[in-house]
Parts: sequence; structure tokens; C-alpha cells
Amino acid sequence: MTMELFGQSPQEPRVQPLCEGALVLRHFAVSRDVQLLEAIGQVAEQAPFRQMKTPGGHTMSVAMTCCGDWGWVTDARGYRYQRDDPLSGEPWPAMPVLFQKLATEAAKAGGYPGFEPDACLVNRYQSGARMGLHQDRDEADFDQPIVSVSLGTPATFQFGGMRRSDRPVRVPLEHGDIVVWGGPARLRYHGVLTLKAADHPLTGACRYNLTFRRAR
Ligand code: MD3
Ligand code: FE
Repeated sequence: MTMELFGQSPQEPRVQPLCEGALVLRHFAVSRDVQLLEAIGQVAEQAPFRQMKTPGGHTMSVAMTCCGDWGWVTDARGYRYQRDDPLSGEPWPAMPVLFQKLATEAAKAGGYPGFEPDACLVNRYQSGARMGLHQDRDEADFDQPIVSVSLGTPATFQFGGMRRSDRPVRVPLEHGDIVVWGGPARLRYHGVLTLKAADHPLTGACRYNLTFRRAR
């Protein structure tokens, strides 16, 4: 056994398989954290965070915005991708080049070369916010992976099975962690447990999650 296996700095990227098709790249985005948060701020200047309504009439506890060619929205009419921000009627902000690069690099590191996302959903969690178990199934091609980047305060991710009733595994996600999932894991149920009150030097009480998808 070699010494490189020991004394690894906790900020170094590490690969952690979750199941076939899914893995966590620990701390992959840490070195770009300040720039990523700056870019989130620029997106939110054009397309502010808002708490959308589910088709069932509930207000989501997670605040969202989008960038890229397509944005994910939910309202009384259902869930869908659309080109325009319903708040402004204008196209969603362009996807920052930094976002595109990070998503493509992370997908490649996770075994999915050639990933070119056309949609980025930006989620903002404050203390008490959660996301119930769901599948991401509003995209056209389930052969395309999804890449998710966590920034700010830590959260517990729930990684379920192919049925909502399958008992989920809990995966802690912290600042800079990236999850890549595709192939047989692409349609697994997943969610985020209620965010605990915490403080992060760069984001205060917030957790941000960038989810990169190929919508069309
Ligand atoms: C799915 N976001 O926006 S992504 C979403 O942290 C969403 O905001 C969550 O689910 C968030 O649709 C989680 C991370 C993730 C990680 C592993 C998965 C999603 C996964 C494994 C299988 C399926
Ligand atoms: Fe999801």
C-alpha cells in the first residue's frame, strides 16, 4: 500500500461510487467556488430566485431560477421546460461559460464524455427547505446524464430506487461536491432532507444546488 492513500487533504477531489451509473466527486468544484457564486448572483440579477407552485397548488420551499436555453418551471399547468422566464417573459439568462465547463468536465470525470447541458436549474435552500422524493423525467433523452453541484451549507441527499416506495440511502453533500448520475441511475428517485440551520463563510445560511440537464 502506498503513502498516497494516506494523509489525503480533505479538500482534494475523491470519487465515491453510489451505484451503477452514479457517483459523487467530492470537492470537485471547491477551487471555483467564489466564481460560481458570483455567476449565480449575476443570473439572479436577471432572473430572480422565486418559490414556484406545484401543479397541486403547494408553494415549494426551495427557491429557484434557471439559466441556459431552457428553464424548468412548475405552475398550475404542470412541470415543463420553457425558453422564457415566466416572471419577465424574457429568455432565461445565458449559461455562464464557467458553468458549462464545470458540467462537461464533471460528466467526463464521471464517465459521461461529451455532455453539453442546455439547461441549468439553480436551487436555493434556506433553513427548513426540503425537496421531496421525485424523479427527473421532464427531459427528452434519458440517455443523457445529470450533473449536480452543491455549494454552501451541507445537506443530506436521499438516493432512492426506481420506485418511490424503495427505501432511500442518505448521502451527505457538502460545499463543492458534485453528483453525476446517468445510465441505470438516471431515473432513480431522489430528494433532499430538510436543511438544518448552519452558516457558511461564502453563502451564509444558504445552500445552492446547480443541476445541469440536457432538456431537448
Ligand atoms: C438523482 N435537486 O433539482 S440534485 C432537482 O440538491 C434536484 O437541489 C437536488 O433533485 C438538490 O431536481 C438534488 C442531486 C442528485 C444526486 C444524486 C442523484 C440527484 C440524483 C441520484 C439519482 C437521481
Ligand atoms: Fe431532481
